[in-house]
Amino acid sequence: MAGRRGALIVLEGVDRAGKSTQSRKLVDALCAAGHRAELLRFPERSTEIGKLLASYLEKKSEDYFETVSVKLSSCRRSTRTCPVPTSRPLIKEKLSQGITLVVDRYAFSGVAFTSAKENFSLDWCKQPDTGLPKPDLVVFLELQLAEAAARGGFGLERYESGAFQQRALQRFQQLMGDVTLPWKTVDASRSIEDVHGEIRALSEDTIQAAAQKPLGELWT
Ligand code: NYM
Ligand code: MG
Repeated sequence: MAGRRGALIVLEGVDRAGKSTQSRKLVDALCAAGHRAELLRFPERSTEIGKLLASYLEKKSEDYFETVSVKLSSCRRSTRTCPVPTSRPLIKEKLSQGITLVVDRYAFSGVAFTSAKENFSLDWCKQPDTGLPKPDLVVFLELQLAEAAARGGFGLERYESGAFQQRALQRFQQLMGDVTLPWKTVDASRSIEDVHGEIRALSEDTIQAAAQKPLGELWT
């Protein structure tokens, strides 16, 4: 139907919960089912800003944090949609063109991981992302931290310590207490296919519903 907007679908969760795998599978499945769907991820490490961030996350630079969180947020806000590669139109523009966006991390990761550091309050961390396009669905991939830690590659990057992940998880839980946001918790300990099936069903419903209502603003 002409004029239907796309849905903004966000996947969140602690590190190694399967967000990237599930985001890619979801886009493929939605496209195969005839939807127009595209993948975005924050941070996108291949861009210039993304490379700076990656060097911080990969512990190759130490002095970068003050700007990292602000830059990440401004990337989500930027008219150039940096750090997504190439100068794609805005999230809003894509949605208004009827394209559903599946986003691998969004403002919630920004707030959870920054506020898990000392001296950064949740409210302070929310401010730079306030007013961004509000997701129509936020899937939280729930996984025990011990299970996440046992998955491949865990422990190599900054933030990948049990204590830090625990604090980030607590922050995610605080954010999930906001009932004005469309959080759906999905058990990520199951097989990739089972998790995918549930996310896909939620997404199909969300795409139908989003077409009938205006896009909101986050945390306003
Ligand atoms: N991260 C992610 C932040 O610290 N701030 C943000 O705004 C975002 C989007 O970067 N540990 C953190 C969370 C993760 C890391 O990991 C990105 P990955 O595997 O590229 O999603
Ligand atoms: Mg990932």
